[in-house]
Amino acid sequence: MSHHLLITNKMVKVCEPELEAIYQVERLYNQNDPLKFLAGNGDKYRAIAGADVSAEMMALMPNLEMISSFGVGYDSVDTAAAKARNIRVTNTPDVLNDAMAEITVGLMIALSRRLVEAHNFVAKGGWENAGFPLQSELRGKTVGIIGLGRIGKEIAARAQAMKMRVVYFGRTHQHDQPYVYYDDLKHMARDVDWLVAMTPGGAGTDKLVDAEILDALGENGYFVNMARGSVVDQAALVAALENKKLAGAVLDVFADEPHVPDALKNMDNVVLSPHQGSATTQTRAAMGALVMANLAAFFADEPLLTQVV
Ligand code: 8YV
Repeated sequence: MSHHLLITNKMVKVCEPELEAIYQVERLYNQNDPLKFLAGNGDKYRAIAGADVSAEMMALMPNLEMISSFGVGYDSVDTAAAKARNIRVTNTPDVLNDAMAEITVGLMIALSRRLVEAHNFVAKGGWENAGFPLQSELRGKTVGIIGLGRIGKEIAARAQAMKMRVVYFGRTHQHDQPYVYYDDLKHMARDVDWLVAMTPGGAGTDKLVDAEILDALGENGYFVNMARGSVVDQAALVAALENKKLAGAVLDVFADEPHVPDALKNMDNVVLSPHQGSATTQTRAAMGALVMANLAAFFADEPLLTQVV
């Protein structure tokens, strides 16, 4: 008899057929009333695949031992509740570093060269009547990365390929890294042209980029959020953009996805992206494979591959 497995989140779709071949799968995201479903069936499951696991859900799953989370960030899993019950949590690090870094630099170029606007300019016939305004390039600019982790380092490498100067802010000075370190985010924001957020979400970084930091970045500065919507004070960001206190922004993540404030939708100095940092076929397949490998290790009583809790 195969094991029961609860899938909590649609992201896992990429490996659902493979999971179904091995486990007796139930999709919580198809339930009208997920908590009611768990109240009746929660005791069946020792393992979950997917994100978005609250303490309330865990409480309805007395036999839960493992959450194989899809994504490198696991802020949508209540890790305190998991820890308290010795429920192990795994994530999908590394396999998405390149996809994340590629799109980050791609979106930065899209903003600095106004690629979305340029496309519309050509498509709507504007070019027939006039030239497109001159734009700016990344070369020679300073980028400050908030969170020089595995993804941050890949962004740094690509920024250097663009001939940018790289500096970073984070909890620790990484002496083996060739970039200038700031232990004060406001100081870094003051000194950079581009501020890129690539730090985990959750309580520790909630509204880390607030009105004061945006003010320090200033009217010639660009803000890029590839991390989590929670990392920036979204209302302060909208206000800074509306009041021309910021040169522009690239936003892949938002406070209340998939809802995006209307104010951001019609600004030609803002590039919007639907939380798609890791969204390539290759990378999502690799993330799915890691979700599966962690589950396989768990059920085989072997060490988990990428345990975070
Ligand atoms: C996923 C991500 O879209 O890995 C992450 O942390 O943000 C993305 O790759 C997300 O985790 C889906 O749940």
